[in-house]
Amino acid sequence: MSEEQIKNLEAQFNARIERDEKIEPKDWMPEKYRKTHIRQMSQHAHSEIVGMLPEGNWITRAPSLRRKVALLAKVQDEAGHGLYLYSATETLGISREEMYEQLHTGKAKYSSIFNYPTLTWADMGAIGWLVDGAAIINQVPLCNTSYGPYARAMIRVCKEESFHQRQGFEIMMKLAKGTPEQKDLAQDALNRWWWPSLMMLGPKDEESIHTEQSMKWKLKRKSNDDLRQQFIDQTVPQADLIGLTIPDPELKWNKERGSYDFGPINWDEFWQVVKGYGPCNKERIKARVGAWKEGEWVRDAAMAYAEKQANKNFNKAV
Ligand code: BYC
Repeated sequence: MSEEQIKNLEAQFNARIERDEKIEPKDWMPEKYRKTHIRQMSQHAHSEIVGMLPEGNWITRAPSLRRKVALLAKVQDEAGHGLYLYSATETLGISREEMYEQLHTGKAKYSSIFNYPTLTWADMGAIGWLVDGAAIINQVPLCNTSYGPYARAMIRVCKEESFHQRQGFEIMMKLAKGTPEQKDLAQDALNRWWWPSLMMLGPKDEESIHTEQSMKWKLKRKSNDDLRQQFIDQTVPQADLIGLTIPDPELKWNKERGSYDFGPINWDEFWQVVKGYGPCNKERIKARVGAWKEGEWVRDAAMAYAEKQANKNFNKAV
């Protein structure tokens, strides 16, 4: 293809984005658009799958049958989100095996938040309330993103995340209104998950390398800092409502801005976790690689069964 032809295609592509048209898998797209989507969507899928581990840790220790059923369902939802997102990413021409390989070898990232340990039952409340809460704020705009398969997957994901956020908040509310020991558990979980949840929304704008281009493609509608501020403004009144204290002495309502001012985020900690040196990075990858290896016989059996069925149908047809 000549340079001029590519320029024409790019102009048509940009005009489609401008008109808020969806880009579909077989449509022409710039190589950078394809690669950026593979990066973000596969990282998102990995985050869902790795995100099952910290909560999976508590399924057998949930305090009642009702709590166990709800947690089990939430973790299953996360597996589902991972699967829609891997399938949507495959439409861009990368295989699932390649994506898994990138995760297992540390080439692909997943969300920093899942490298923190879940020490008590209250962490199930804090994850639902804060982590799913931050995820919704980040993901609702993705329902309108320009790449069709990603946008459509996100509609269902967001509906389920809203439910997760509410069930997490309900766990926190019950603990906060319980015995002094239960309230302490809830406060301790909030203390440990607050700052990592703010970091989860990505580096500060001046250090974000992808925001500018992703905004042009409408892959991002708001910057990391804007989403972070939205999350804080939404969550502080919820903590007040249940009588818990946000662990930030500098948190203060700013009348002029109509938003909360907040204290400094420890960005060194964030980058350490992103680079693989968080409290649980090694454990998480070990669990994923182990699950992949141990599941080999299941994949082989499923393939052998599918092949047998296909042969049977072929023999019937001839
Ligand atoms: N952790 O230029 P930037 C969930 C990386 S799962 C690790 O701002 P971008 C849930 C970033 O990848 C939630 N790495 O990047 C599941 C980039 O490095 P690369 C997951 C991070 O892409 C179970 C570099 O830093 N959500 O909801 O414009 C239970 C520079 O950053 C992080 C999604 O994946 C991080 N936190 O913006 C409960 C949503 N932040 O790739 C809940 C979709 C940044 O150049 N993703 N980095 O090597 C996004 O919206 C964007 O990718 C981000 C980052 C906002 C995360």
